[in-house]
Amino acid sequence: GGSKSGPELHCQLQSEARLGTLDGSQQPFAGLGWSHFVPRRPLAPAAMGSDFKTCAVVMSAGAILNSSLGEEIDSHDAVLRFNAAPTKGYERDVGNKTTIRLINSQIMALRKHHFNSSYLYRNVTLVAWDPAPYSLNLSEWYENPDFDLFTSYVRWRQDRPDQPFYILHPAYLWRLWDVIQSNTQENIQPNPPSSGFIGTVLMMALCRQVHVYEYVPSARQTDLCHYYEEIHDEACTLGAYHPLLYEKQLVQRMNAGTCDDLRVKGRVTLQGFGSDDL
Ligand code: NCC
Repeated sequence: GGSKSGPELHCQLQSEARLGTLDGSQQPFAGLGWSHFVPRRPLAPAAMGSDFKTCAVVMSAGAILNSSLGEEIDSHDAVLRFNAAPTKGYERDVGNKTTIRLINSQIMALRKHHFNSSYLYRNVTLVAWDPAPYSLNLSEWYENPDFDLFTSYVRWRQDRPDQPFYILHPAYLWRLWDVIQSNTQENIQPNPPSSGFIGTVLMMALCRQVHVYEYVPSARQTDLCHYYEEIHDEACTLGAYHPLLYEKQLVQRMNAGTCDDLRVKGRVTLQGFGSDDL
């Protein structure tokens, strides 16, 4: 049904969408020795040397241009950005602090993203994802990922063992998908949630309070896909491959911020999962 309240939805996400990363304990990764290979510390604020009270999730939407939100965004304890979204040259609107960068497997597999040489992927915690089959056959996934992230991951871990770099467990992605479907009347497409939704829920697990920028569009809503390139396509905001519209409806339902913050800043406020005591 689609009739859960915001707080009920928050509870459902908290209990059903437990954060999971590949830890090398399951096959085929266990046999490949990945348990010694993934970061020793779990994906948690402690691994990044602090405690996150406030966090910002910065969508790559074109609508963030001319927002002047940069300073506000940088004032958070942690900032999550997506894929190849740059800060250089856009500081006034998006800030320049990056704590976590969430990347899909295209970033690691396609030459055009220069994963190995770009400044975007250094000095941050990296979190990557790729959609395994819903059946969660990990061997099948390892043999045939959507885009090959495993080769780059192994090389990166060898070259930069001190940089925290995690791969999300595909079961986590499909648990999020299940929550979206169970709160949506229509049958949604059997594709994983967008990076935007994954990053938002991920930060709810790591932070006491999360501000999400330009996910639910502000009054600046535009068909400019990204703030950093001249591509116009409404589907970037409204969705095509990902169940984007439904994800956004769920996040909007959980919004604890004001209408003005949404309209003017494109800002949604979410309580983190560990903040029940606040
Ligand atoms: O565009 P993308 O997403 O990198 O954007 C990150 C997240 O921001 C939210 N968004 C983006 C644009 C917009 N106008 N409105 C938004 O709300 C979305 O929640 C989005 O997830 C992805 O989800 O990983 C995606 O990645 C791109 C692309 O692979 C990467 O940018 C690398 O080039 C996908 N585009 C294509 O494959 C062509 C996109 O569909 C999803």
